[in-house]
Amino acid sequence: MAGEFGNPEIVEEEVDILIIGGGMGACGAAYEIGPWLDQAKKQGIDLKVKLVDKAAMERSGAVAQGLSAINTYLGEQDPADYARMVSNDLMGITRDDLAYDLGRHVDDSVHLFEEWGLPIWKQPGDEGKPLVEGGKPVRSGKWQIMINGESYKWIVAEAAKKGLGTGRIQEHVFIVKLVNDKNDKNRIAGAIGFSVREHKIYVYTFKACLLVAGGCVNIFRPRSVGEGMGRAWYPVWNAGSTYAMAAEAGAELTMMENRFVPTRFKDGYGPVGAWFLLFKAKAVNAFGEVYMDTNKELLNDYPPYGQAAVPASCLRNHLMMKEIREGRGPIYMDTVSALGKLAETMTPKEIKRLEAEAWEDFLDMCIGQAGVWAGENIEPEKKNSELMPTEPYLLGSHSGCCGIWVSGPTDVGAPTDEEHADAGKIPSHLPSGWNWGYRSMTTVKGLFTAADGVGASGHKFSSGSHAEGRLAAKAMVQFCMDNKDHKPELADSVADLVNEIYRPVRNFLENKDYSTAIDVNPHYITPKMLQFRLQKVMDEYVAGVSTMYQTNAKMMEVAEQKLEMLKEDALKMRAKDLHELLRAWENYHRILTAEAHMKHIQFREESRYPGFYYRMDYNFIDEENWKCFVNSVYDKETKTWNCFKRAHVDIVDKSKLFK
Ligand code: SFD
Ligand code: AMP
Repeated sequence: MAGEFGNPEIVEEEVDILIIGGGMGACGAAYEIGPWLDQAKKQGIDLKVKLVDKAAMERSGAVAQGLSAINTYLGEQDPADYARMVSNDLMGITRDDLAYDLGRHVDDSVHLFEEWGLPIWKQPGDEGKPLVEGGKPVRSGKWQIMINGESYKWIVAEAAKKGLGTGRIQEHVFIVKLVNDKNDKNRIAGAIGFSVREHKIYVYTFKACLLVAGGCVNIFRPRSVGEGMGRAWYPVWNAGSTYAMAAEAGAELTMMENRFVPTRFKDGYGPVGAWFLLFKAKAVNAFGEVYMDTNKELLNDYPPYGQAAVPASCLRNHLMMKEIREGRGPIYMDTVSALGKLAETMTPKEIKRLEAEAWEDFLDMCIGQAGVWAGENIEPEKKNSELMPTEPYLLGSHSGCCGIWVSGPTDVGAPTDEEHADAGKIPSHLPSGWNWGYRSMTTVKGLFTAADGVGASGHKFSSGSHAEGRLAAKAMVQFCMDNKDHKPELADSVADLVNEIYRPVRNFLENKDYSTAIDVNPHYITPKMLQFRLQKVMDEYVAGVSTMYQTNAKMMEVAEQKLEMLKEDALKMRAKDLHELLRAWENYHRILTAEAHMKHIQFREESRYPGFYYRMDYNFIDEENWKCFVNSVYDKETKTWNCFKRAHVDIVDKSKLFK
């Protein structure tokens, strides 16, 4: 029976593995899983897989617009050095086992991208020579390589679709909730979602699930409001689904206090990496002073991180924010000097090419910024462009590390004394609580994650996210083989779940005639209005742009009260169509994610990430008491969070960073 608005068709499907999301992590898993399924089949185990994405995979997720660089490609470099860089950029609290593991696998994904047709820039003389044949990439930085990446996501999605087969892929389905197992609360058994195109609700039952629905955007009021609504740096359609659904399922989260405040070209959110690293541009204040030099002494406040050869992203922001606070803004990227200097040794033809590259950097991944340049008559060789720290974003794959606590690799670990002496040997055991058998499995049995989902290990970027999806795929197949006789049973009834999901639709249908203006009604609130309220609370009390990223315990007390009321009102959200139903449930995910973020900031009594946020009542780094992970578990019955410390252990020696 075909469904109708308010009375959807219920589609129930039993699979062994469900992949939620169609982004870089999901595409990695979709590509990788085939051969492992074949292995399982040879042993008589026939596993059924499905992938669901809320959008269309060719343009879904963070890489939708394309990218101009692959930010993680190791080449000849040591994965231990990569783990050091990740740790340093995230102020010392990351899981070396996860970063090392990613570092040793990531290049293989990049080689596949090139094989599938992604153009990777090569050094003169090596043009056309693939990386696997020794072609030398154009490195913008130590870890980053340049690409012509407008169609990056198309290329990666095509391979994923080919690998998995389109019959196993369902697009335009938004997953709302994970469902635990009836017989084991700490196990996952299913998921429920709805089509954003048809009046259908999908209920999946499975043994294992890869939750890779990206990071969280739009919980803070963005700098661009009315005039630029919908414009943000990270993709607006990543609404914290990964963190919220995992938390509700009972998974342990980690480092949810961490956030990323990217410095970006103002208004268009254009990337800065290529400008700083490839074009060697400097950021300056209104008077042309290089604040990274003039404010250098501020770094001494944060030992040992302030002494690193490359100061962490948050510390670079910290030095810039002093200029803004003290009235020496606007801040500019000095594109004129940078291009002028590069042009000194170039022919006119080469200069034209350089200028084209500057535009392409935006056209490949952030077309809106090219629009700002065109609209404001900015020619980068003639006029500098403003920079601005953006509103905060929550993610685990870019320069941030919030996410879910997962099981690490089995063959990487803390060295024994003898292993320390034998530097070439990879140690083989992890601190307790870092591994429980399956790479990337969360603390809930059968629930896996990757990419933005995995916490305490940032700087994976697009390539690392893909690689981590592949690692998780392999581990999920193993998990299903080891649990081949397990029969998942949903803890909640399908009727109850459907009822809950369609509440916003009922709110609308039952009350719409109460007033003559569709958006004004005493019985419901529109998802858009609710989102504004959430953004205002987070912005004003939880260290958004309006307080220059400052908060304190008292401000968060107020935020807490306001969020409680917001949650009450969230039950009154209306959905006048499927699009609003999507918006309503995205808000639900955002609220839970925002709450986790706030609870973690409350718990960590220090300011670990100056330049990302400041707790003004603890405006320092406290290495003695807080060089640890802050983890949390949410109890969906009592709706309470339990935050706690987990010991941090350096597996890779970090002293090399600070010489
Ligand atoms: O310039 C549901 N990233 C960059 N990586 C690079 O390698 N180089 C760069 O140049 C990068 N830069 C950059 C980057 C991202 C963005 C937005 C910009 C610039 C502007 C980072 C990477 O893109 C990022 O690390 C990965 O894409 C993360 O992968 P993953 O899989 O964690 O997330 P995703 O790709 O966004 O995919 C999420 C998917 O989930 C779907 N989804 N599906 C069903 N139900 C739900 N409830 C869902 N919620 C979400 C989405 O549709 C999507 O398919 S630069 O700044 O450094
Ligand atoms: P972005 O465009 O800011 O996302 O940066 C792309 C890549 O360059 C990321 O790996 C960043 O960590 C790195 N990066 C950006 N700016 C700098 C900088 N000033 N110094 C060192 N690395 C940077």
